Amino acid sequence: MSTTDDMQTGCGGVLITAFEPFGGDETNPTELILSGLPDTLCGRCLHKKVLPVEFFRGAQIAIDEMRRLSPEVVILLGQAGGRSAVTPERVAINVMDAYIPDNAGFMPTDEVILPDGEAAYFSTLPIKDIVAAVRERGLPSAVSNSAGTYVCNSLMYRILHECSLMPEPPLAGFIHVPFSEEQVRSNPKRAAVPCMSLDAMIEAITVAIRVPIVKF
Ligand code: PCA
Repeated sequence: MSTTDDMQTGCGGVLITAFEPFGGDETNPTELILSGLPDTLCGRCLHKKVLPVEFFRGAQIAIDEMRRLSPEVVILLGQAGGRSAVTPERVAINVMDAYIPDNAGFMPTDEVILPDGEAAYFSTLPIKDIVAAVRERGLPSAVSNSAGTYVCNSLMYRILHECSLMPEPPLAGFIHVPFSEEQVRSNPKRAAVPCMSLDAMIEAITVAIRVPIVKF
């Protein structure tokens, strides 16, 4: 194991994930948000990982990272085009029901994620405190009561299932963000669709990450 690996293994901190582009878009704002975040925040390392938009491989990579790093906090980011605010998710459900194929071509209908898993797992992030902190900055935020039934919900569900098996799990959950301004401007069909600037989303996510760290 190299020195860098030593430093990055089991050192706690925050694991923060984003997704690659999907559904015909050339960018995913979450990937760009990750690049705009610092490497440390409130004295904690931010371990950043971009995941493929694939039901199985995406969650497996995130679970492997969580096992390797033993973070104190896990924040999973995804894009929810059409939303007008930064939305911490309350709950993930044991369902895969895709409206488009994932990036590996898999398109499940009404399937369970884990046959032996609970019907649902709740976020263990302080979602209301995150919303309050982001709003205090003058940025739009609201709790979401559905992470959908596509890849983001599956990732949140599988991470929280994994946490449910751990003696000392990290605080973990998912935050969806709107389209970026650029995604809306570059597509005339999205003329009336809400969006946020990348800078505003980076600021909102920075604020959101601080909330569970300060609570720890
Ligand atoms: N959003 C999708 C998958 C990847 C992403 O960024 C979702 O909400 O499921």
